[in-house]
Amino acid sequence: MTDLSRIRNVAIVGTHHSGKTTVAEAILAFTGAIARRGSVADGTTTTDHEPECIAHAQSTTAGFAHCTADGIVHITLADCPGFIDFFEETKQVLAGVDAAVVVVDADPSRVAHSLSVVEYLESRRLPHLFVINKMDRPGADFEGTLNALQSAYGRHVVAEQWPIGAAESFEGFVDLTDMKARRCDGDRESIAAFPESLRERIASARAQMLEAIADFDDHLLEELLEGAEPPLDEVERDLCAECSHDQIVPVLACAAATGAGIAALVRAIVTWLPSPADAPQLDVEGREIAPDADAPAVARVIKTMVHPQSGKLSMVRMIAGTIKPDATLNDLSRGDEKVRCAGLFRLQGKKQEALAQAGPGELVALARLETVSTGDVLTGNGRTVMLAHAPIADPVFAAAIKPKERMDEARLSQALSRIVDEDPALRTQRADVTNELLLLGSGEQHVTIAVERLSRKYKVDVEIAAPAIAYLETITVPTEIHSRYKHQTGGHGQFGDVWLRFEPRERGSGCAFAETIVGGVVPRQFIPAVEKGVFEALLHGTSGFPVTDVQVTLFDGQYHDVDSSEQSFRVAAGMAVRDALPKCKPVVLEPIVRVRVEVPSAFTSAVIAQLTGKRGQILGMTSSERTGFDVVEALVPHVELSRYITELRTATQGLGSYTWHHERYDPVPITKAVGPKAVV
Ligand SMILES: Nc1nc2c(ncn2[C@@H]2O[C@H](COP(=O)(O)OP(=O)(O)OP(=O)(O)O)[C@@H](O)[C@H]2O)c(=O)[nH]1
Ligand SMILES: [Mg+2]
Repeated sequence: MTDLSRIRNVAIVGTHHSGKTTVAEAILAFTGAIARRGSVADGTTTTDHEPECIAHAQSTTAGFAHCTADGIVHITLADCPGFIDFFEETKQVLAGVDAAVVVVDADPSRVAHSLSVVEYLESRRLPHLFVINKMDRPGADFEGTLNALQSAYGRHVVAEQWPIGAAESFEGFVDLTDMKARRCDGDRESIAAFPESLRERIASARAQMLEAIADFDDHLLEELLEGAEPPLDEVERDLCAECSHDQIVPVLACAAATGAGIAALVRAIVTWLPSPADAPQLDVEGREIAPDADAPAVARVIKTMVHPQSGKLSMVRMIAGTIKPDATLNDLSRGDEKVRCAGLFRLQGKKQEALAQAGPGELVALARLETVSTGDVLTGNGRTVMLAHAPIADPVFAAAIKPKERMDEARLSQALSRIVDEDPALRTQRADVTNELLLLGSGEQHVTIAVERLSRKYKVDVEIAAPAIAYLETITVPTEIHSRYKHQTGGHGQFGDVWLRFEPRERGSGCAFAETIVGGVVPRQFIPAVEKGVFEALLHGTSGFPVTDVQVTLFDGQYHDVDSSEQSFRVAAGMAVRDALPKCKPVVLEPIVRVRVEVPSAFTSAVIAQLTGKRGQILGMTSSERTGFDVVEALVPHVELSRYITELRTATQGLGSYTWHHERYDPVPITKAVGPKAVV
C-alpha cells in the first residue's frame, strides 16, 4: 500500500504558451522518469502526445505523466492546456488533484492572462505556487512579473527565490529561505558564491517573504519584531504548512527549456505542496472523505479518452478504497448503474502501464467503462457519496457540421457522440429553423480541434461552416387574394378556388390560419387542405426564408362537385400565398440576441465600441460581482456574433466572456443583403 504522504497530484496550469508542457517534460527528465527530454517544437514531449497537440505545437487536451522524486515521493502531473478555449477541461482535471503549479512567462504584461485559472484555484482553495518560466529568454523580467503577480493576487504571493542574472546570463538563483546561491547547469544545481551586487535587493525580498509568512505565525512575527534572525527550520516549516494550506503562494524562477530551476521546483512540489493525506477530498457538504484504503471505493472521473481501437479510458482520482483491474463499481451519477472495469493503468503520456491495484490518492485510468462520463462519481459496495460538481460553462461558439459524403451521415452522428463523450464542454444540437447540425464548444479553436480529432479518429471527412442565421420573413401590409387551380387531365379534373386574406400579426406571435366560410362555398372537408397548402407555402417566402407573424383567413371560395379534392384546394392555397406575399411589402427579419458581456473594467469601453460596431444597442453597464470586472448588456443581431468570442477574447487578453439568449426578431436594415435571395 502506498504511503499517502508520499503522493503528490499536481496540475500544471497557467497562461497559454508559458511553458507548462516544457516544465512537465523537464520534471520527468530530471527525476529520471524519461530517458530523454522531448520538445514541443519537435512534437516529442510526453504529455503533448495527441496528434492535434503535435500539429498545433500546443496542448489541446490534458496529458498525464508520473515520476518519483528522490526515490520516494510519487508525483503525478496533469499538464493542462493553457489556451482559454480548453479551460473547461482544466476545471474538471483540477477537481482530481491536490495542488497546482502555475507557470507564467517572465513577462509582466502576460500575467493578466493567468487570471481565470488563478481565480478558479483561489475559489477552490487549491494550494498552488507560481513558477516564472523562460528566464533564459531575452527581456526576461522576474521582478516586474513578481510585482504584477502581487498586484493581481495579493501580498501573500511572495518570492522564495531570487534569480541571478536573466536572459543569456541567467545562471541560477538565491534561495531566500537558506540564503544560499545555487548555480544551475542544465537541471543540476551546485552551491555558488553569493551575488554581492544583489545583496540589498535579495535582503528586501527575503524580508517581504518572512513578513508574509509571519502573518500566519505569531511566533515568527515576534522574532521579526525583535529583529531576531528566525531559525531556518522554522521558516521552512512555516512555508510548508502555509503553502499547503493555500495561505502563502511562493514564487520560483526557472528556464524549463534548459532545465535550470527544475530541481528546486521538484523540491518545492515535494516539500510544500500537500499530499492526499494533508488535504482529503471533500464531499458536497464540505465533509472530509477519509482516504481509507480499506473502505469501499470512491472515485471521481476527471477526464475521458476514447481510442478508436483500444476503447475508452476514464481517468479517475481515487478518493477512498482500493480497486483491482476488474472492479465492479456503481456509477452514482447514472442512477447507480453497475459498471465493470476491463483494465487499470497508470499513464505516462500515451503509454499505459498496467497496475494490479490502485488506492486512495492515486490518479489512474480505468478501461472500457462505456457508459461513464467525465464528472461521474464511482463507488464500490453500494457506497453513497455526494461530490460537488465542477460546472461546465455553456458553449459560446458554434459551427455547422456535415459529412463531405452524404452516406457518412450515420457515421458522423456516431463519431460526434464519442467526441462529445470525451469532452463534456462540447455539445451537438439541431438548429431550429435552419435544421443544421451544430457542434458547439468553448471557442473557435476548441471546435476546430474537435473536428480534426473526429476526422482523425473516426475517419469521417466533414465540412464545417459558420451556422446559417435563422432569418425569417414577414409582411407589413394586408391584402386579399383570389386563387383558382383548375386542371383537366382526362378523367377527373382538379378544381380549387379560394379567397384568402393576409394580415400582419404581432411580432413573435407566429402564423395563424382561420376561416369564415359560410354556406359551404368551400366544403368543410377541404378546409384542412387549404390550411396545409397555406402553411407549406409559408415555409418559403419571397426571400426564401420561412414566413412568420401572418394571419391568413379563408373567407370565400368555390368548389366543383366532381373535380374538387383536397389536393386541388391545397395547390390553390399555395398559389394564393405565393401571389399574395409580394403584394404585402414583405421584409426579412433577423434574430436579435441579448448578450451579457463580462470584462475587466480596463476593457469596458473597447468592448462597448466593439458591440456598437456590430450594430449593437447598448442596454446598460454595471459593475460585476467579480472584482475589477464590468457587465455590459446589449442587443445585437445574431449574424454579427458568429466569431464574437474570438474577437472578445482578442480585445480583452482572453479575459472577456459572454452569455446570450435569443431576444426577438427585427427587420433587417434596408441596406443589408442576406441570402438565399439578397434583399435590398
Ligand atoms: N526559451 C525558452 N523557451 C521555452 C521555455 N519553456 C518553454 N519554451 C517554449 O515556449 C513554447 C511553449 O511551450 P509549451 O511548453 O508548449 O507551453 P505550454 O504552456 O505548455 O503551452 P499550452 O499548453 O499550449 O498553453 C515552446 O516553443 C517552448 O519551446 C523556456 O524556459 N525557455
Ligand atoms: Mg502545454
